[in-house]
Amino acid sequence: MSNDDCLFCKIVAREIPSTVVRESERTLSFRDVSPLAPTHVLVIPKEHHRDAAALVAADPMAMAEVLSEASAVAEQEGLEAFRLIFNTGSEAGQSIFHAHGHVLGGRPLSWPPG
Ligand code: IU
Repeated sequence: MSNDDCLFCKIVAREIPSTVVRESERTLSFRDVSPLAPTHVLVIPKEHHRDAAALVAADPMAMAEVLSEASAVAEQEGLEAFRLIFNTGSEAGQSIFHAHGHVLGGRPLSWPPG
């Protein structure tokens, strides 16, 4: 199911271009347009869910595929260390309401995040 107003659904449908790094049956991984690290890839379910919590509640196997693809992206990018982040809700910094994991790596990452 897709949402006509959703930017990431349009990326999945190839109506909006993106730099795809991996694709699986139920996920797409593409480079973030405003990278915050040398590697900054977004891993999304092809089906529309508003955030990670909604995704795992509706389809835990799709979330498992997102997690496994995120690890595969890190390996493909040659990352020995990486961070996987799901901003969930606007107060946590979520701006696109289609579930997505950020795979960040290629530089030292400080903790805690802001
Ligand atoms: P957030 O967790 O919802 O804030 O992440 C959304 C990300 O989507 C953010 O890092 C943006 O740079 C990124 N993005 C993108 O890759 N392509 C776009 O066309 C738009 C946002 I708009």
